[in-house]
Amino acid sequence: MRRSLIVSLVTVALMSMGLTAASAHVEVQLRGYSNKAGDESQIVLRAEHGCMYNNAMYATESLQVVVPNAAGRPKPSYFPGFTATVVDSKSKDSKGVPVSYTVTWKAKNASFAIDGSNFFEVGLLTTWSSAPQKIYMPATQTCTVTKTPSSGMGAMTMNAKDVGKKLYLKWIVTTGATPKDTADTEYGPAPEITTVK
Ligand SMILES: [Cu+2]
Repeated sequence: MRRSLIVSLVTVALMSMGLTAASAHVEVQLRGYSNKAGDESQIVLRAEHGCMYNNAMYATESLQVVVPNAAGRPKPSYFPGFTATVVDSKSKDSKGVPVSYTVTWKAKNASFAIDGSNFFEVGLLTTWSSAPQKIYMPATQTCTVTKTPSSGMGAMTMNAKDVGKKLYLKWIVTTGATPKDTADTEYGPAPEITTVK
């Protein structure tokens, strides 16, 4: 009796999660900071959930964001239990400036991975280019299948050989043409922000 109640509660939770997953992914929030071209500013990136695999949700162990130089060389926020790195792109623009910077927040070990049923936020200090424009920041979340999913019925359906498998949430779409999800990868819109005059 009690067990069937728990199973139906989990089912309801998964259904409501499915509705959220279609619209909300990783988004940029300004929180009142400037989006005026040329300004120094800051943004918040909010990730709303972990990775789904076989009806279970798994914890996020890294978030990687590609920031174009129109946002300046970003400085990432500290996140407890994670390291944050910034790597310049090899390709440079006509002035010798890297065209983008890859920012990665990575859990120091699996125990710091962020429960997939939680949302989390990281920040970046930015310097907006003097030319107003729409700036995309393609983002990838990485998770790992474990014996202890964050939520869902994975523990009941999980195949032991899947433990350790990497899962990806690729918030990289900038054209409206979303690739079809695969067993280990979900695709969605890239975080974006528009700077103004
Ligand atoms: Cu989502």
